[in-house]
Order: sequence, then structure tokens, then C-alpha cells
Amino acid sequence: MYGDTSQKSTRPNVLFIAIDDLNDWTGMLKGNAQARTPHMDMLASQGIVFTNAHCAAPCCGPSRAAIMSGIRPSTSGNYINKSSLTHNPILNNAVLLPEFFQQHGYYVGGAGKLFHGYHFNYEVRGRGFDEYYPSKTQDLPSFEGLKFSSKLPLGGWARTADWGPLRPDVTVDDHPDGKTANWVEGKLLKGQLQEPFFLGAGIFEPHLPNYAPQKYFDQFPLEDIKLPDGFLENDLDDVPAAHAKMAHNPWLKRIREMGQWKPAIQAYLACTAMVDDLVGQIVEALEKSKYADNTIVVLWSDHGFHHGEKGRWGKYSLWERATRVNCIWVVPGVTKAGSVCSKPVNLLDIYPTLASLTGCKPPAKQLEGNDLSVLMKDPEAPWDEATITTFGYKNYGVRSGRYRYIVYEDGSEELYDHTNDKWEWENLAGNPQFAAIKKDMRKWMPVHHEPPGATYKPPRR
Ligand SMILES: [Ca+2]
Ligand SMILES: [Ca+2]
Repeated sequence: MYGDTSQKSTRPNVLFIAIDDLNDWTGMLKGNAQARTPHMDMLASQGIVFTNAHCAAPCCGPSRAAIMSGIRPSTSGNYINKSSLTHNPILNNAVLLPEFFQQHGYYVGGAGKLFHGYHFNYEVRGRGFDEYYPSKTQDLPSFEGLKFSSKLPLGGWARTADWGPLRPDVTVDDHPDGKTANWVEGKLLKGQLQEPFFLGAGIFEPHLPNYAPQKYFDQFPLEDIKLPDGFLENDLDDVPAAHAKMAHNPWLKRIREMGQWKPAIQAYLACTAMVDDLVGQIVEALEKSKYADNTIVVLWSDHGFHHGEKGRWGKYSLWERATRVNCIWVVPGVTKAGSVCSKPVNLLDIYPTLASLTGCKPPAKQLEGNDLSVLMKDPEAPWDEATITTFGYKNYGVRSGRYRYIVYEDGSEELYDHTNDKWEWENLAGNPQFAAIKKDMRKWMPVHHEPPGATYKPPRR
């Protein structure tokens, strides 16, 4: 429909909204009834929401490397946050998504966290971008000093494990995410973008530290905060040692000891509500702009997050809490308002889908995901697919419409039936009744396992 280069000017623009560490605690995914995300819900209602969408990897770096390259972690060897993109020949030789659009004549602009490497890896940020906010070599301002009080004395944590309201004199415009939204809004409203364009807005919250203005905390009074429905004491008792070991972290225990479980949940909900307002700001700017009728909007989060479920605080697991993501598309002339699709899809599918929707020819032999435009046209279209999440070398989780099947490098397994176990409490892998299901699920797992590639050590700042 959009043809090739001869019809370049008719190609649709792309507004690419990335949200960091946002799990399914959103209105449209119904992962937590306390969540308030009216703007994202509204966006979802204007197009299609994929309710069974999962990340390629449950951490920022490999998830984003897979989105931006269209290549699975098991093919590239990019498994962990320290995995380098530019020092990995497979990824370095790939046409990254911004480069892809630039090569097809798009103006490519971005702000905030699109690739992993918010604080470093500028050479990646520069690749394919005509413009980056604040610049290709300059970071957004630090979070340090934005909060009212000093850091929580949580001890032994990553430096970002902190939450609380912003100082009263600090507004959302001072927050890095507010600055990102303001820049993107300005670009859209000013109306001087070269078309077609690819414009990326990388929102950092609700990644830790969870800082937002007090008014967002006030929306979620501490006395009303409920602990996660998916939490079950001793849930790990039927989980193989391999995963229990991989997934173990001391954070939940520490948070409980400190009396911070509910405050931490409150802060995550507050930051998500702030992010939702920023999404609303960006989407409203698009709607007011002259680009509204010819711009694809895709909104995604890079992986989920555990808030104590399975004894875990954080990402880095192959369970639903860490793999399920937000994935909304509004595509003029393609998506129908109010569409919901429960077929298993992956963030790896974003690149081939954008290529298909814009009519830009994808790079040969690179993309491993699927074209979701089939499901946009008909959410019930035949879809013989399950979706894969990779967590480290040779550990895979496969999600079908009904089951989650996990196999670790040592061969140990988990199987969950989402029809009657949405929190994945009962591991069925040892039950011979499910042997055929496991066999069927195993066929989706990668047969090639690229050894872990080079790691990248960020320069000291
Ligand atoms: Ca992330
Ligand atoms: Ca269990």
C-alpha cells in the first residue's frame, strides 16, 4: 500500500514510545487493580493491545538489543545487561532499527532511554539518529538531588534501589522523563519535522529509582496499598534449583525487614501514573499535530517486574511477572479501535512489523520476529506461534496461548497452565500427564545457542 522509494513521501511516520521496567500493572493488561493508567488505556482503545506479549529477554540490554536488531539473544549472544552491542559482530553488523529507517529516507530522532545504555554507549545512541535529546553525547540530568529526603538505608543494594516523592520545589519538568516528553511534544507541535519521521521517546520510569511528584503518591494512599495477588509464601518449593538460584535475590527479604514493601509498591504505582500522564502528553501532542493521520504509534515496555511474587524483587526471571509486557499499536488505516489480541507475540516482532507497515524492505536474513500486521487486521487470524524469552545462555521460557514451559541449561523444567493458574504457582513439569504438552512446547525453543558475546565496560563518568 505504501509502495517503495517512488512513493516515499506517503510512507507513514512512526512514534515509538518505550517504557522501562513497566510490568502488566496497567489498566489495559489488568495485572493489578490498583494501577491507574487512563492515557495508556485510551491509547489501547484507539488501536490494538496485545495482551499476551512478552520480551525477548527479561532485562533492559538484551531486550532492547533484540527489539532494535530483530535478532534473538540466542542468535546474537547478547544475554545480559553487560553484553556489548557494538563489540558483538553479529549485532554490530546488523541494521539497527533507527539505521533502517534512516536508510529508507526517514528523519530519525530520539530522546531518553531507547537503547540500553542510558548513561553510556553513546556510539549506539548516535547510530541511525539524525538528532538525539539532549544530544548524541550528552545525558539527561541525573536523578540525584530530585528527591526530598536522603536515600533509603536499604544497604547492599544497587544504587538505584530507592523511592519516594520528589522535593516539593521540583516538578515533573525537572524529571528526566518530563524533559523527554517535553522535547517530543515540542517536535510534534512545532510541525517542522521532515517526513516521514521516526521519533522515539524513551521513558525511564518506573525503572528504579522511583521518584515522582507528591501528587502521584497521593493517588495511592499507603493505607490502601495491597500486596501483590500473585504472592505466595514458599512458591519456590516446586521450582528447580537452577531457577531458584538464578532468580534468588535478597531484596524482598530486605524490603520486608525494612517495612518498605507497601511503600515500594506505592512508589511504582505513583511513577507509573506519572509515566501515564507523560504518555498522554505525547499522544495528545500527536493528535493536535498535522501528523496524526499518517503516524503509527507503537508503545512497548522492555520487560516486566516482580514485586515479591516468587520471593523475588526485580526482573531477570523467566516467569510471567518478568516476561509479560505492554504492547500497543495504533496504525491509521490498519488497526480497528478497541481491538484486543491474546495471541502470543514478542517484542522481537516490532521491527518486522514496522517494516511491513511502512513498506520499507527489511534487511535480508536478519529479522527473526513475526509481522503482527496480520493480527492487527484480524486479531483472531490463525497464528501458529508460541513466544520465547531467553534469560542467559541456554535458558528458555516459551509461552503459548495457554502454557508457559521453561527449560534450563541443566535440563530442569517448569510448566504452568494459565487456564487455571495465572500466577504460575503449580509447576506441572513433573506430571507425566503433560508429557505431550511439553514435547509440543519444546519445538519452539531455539536450536542454535550462540555463546555469550563480548561484554562492555562503560567508561567512568
Ligand atoms: Ca528495563
Ligand atoms: Ca510454586
